[in-house]
Amino acid sequence: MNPCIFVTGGAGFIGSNFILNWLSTSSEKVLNFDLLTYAGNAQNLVSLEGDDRYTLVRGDLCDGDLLRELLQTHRPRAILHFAAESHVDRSITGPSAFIRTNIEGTFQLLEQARAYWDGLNAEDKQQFRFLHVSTDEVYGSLGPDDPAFSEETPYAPNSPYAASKAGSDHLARAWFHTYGMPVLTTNCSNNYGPYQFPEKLIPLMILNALEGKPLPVYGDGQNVRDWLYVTDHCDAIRVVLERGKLGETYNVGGNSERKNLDIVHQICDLLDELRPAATSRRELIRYVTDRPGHDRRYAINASKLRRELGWSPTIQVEQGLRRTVEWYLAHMDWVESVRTGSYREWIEQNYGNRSIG
Ligand code: NAD
Ligand code: TDX
Repeated sequence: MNPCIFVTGGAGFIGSNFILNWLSTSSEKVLNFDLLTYAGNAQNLVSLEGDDRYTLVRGDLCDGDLLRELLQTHRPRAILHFAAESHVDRSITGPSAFIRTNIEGTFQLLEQARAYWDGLNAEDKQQFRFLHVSTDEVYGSLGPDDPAFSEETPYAPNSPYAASKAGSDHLARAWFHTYGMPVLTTNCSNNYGPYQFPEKLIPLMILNALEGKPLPVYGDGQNVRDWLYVTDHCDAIRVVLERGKLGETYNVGGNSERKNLDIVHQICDLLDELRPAATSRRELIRYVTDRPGHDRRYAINASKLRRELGWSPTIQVEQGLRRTVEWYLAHMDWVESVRTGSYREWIEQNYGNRSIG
């Protein structure tokens, strides 16, 4: 094996943050395998151009031949599987891409990883890791007084997205139990921070509020999410990769439950402070038809990760939100390229065909 990690979905929100974070402290090489869908933005990693530790390959998880070739060529010591279709609203209007990428794609990746792992010598076999990145949505919805999700909470996914991620978690689990593959799984709560695509609550609200557009709050705005700043998630993944117990799952959460409406109010107030306007941004809030099957509350009990591996979140949500709003304000060029879709042209020019290097 080589000192190299194979990251899927590294041009997405969490994957980009993970790779930037990883290469800021490690000399190990990173192979980023990403289809560059609408959610994948290779420009997030433009600062790594010319860095021989970093390679981006445009490819589809469902392409087993390409995965096999890359694993044999690069011989990574670990696979970190971030790639997925990730947006709940899109899974409601078009579930098939979710079934294809999240279930079939994870299956292909597990199969190619198994063939690669089978061919390693005994020492390398022991060192190899497959880390599957997943979500708290697989556990379903909590009532106001229910205890937070633990690793023992039964699966009860409610959206096509959550069901497809639950399917992928079950596949990862089965590849450990049946084939003995060294699999680890993390189930994380809602992330936020730099490079998040503006279809998700926090960046959508920041950008709409800045442009004076309506702020669409689903239902009564009282749904609760447990928010985690993305770099805290990246640190948790590192810790699980290095010290996690094989076959185990680890819940990752921010211990920061907030109602959606409170998050939107905070964003409005931060923008009013940082970019004063004639009227308060709160006036832009509009209550809109609820998301079908909208989960009421998510909360994560991350005590296993704290107790066994010593990880806990470091950034409080108020601090993280300020940082996030400031990041978007300071990166209006990124926002512009995402809003206008010009980043797609750049991707087609640079990665139109499968490109290595
Ligand atoms: P994202 O949508 O921002 O990025 C997904 C990436 O996967 C994109 O770069 C996309 O191009 C790539 N991709 C999609 N289909 C592919 C395919 N068939 N083959 C190869 N690449 C493909 O997602 P994200 O928010 O960064 O989430 C990353 C992972 O973390 C996902 O598995 C998601 O389920 C999980 N997760 C996300 C959150 C969150 O709040 N965003 C929370 C918990 C877990
Ligand atoms: O315009 C909106 N208005 C609104 O009220 C949007 C986009 C969302 N919402 C609500 C729905 C949710 O209660 O805000 C909450 C957060 O919504 P999203 O940002 O779409 O996230 P969520 O559905 O909670 O899922 C996210 O967290 C878990 C990620 O998209 C998943 O990939 C992750 O697994």
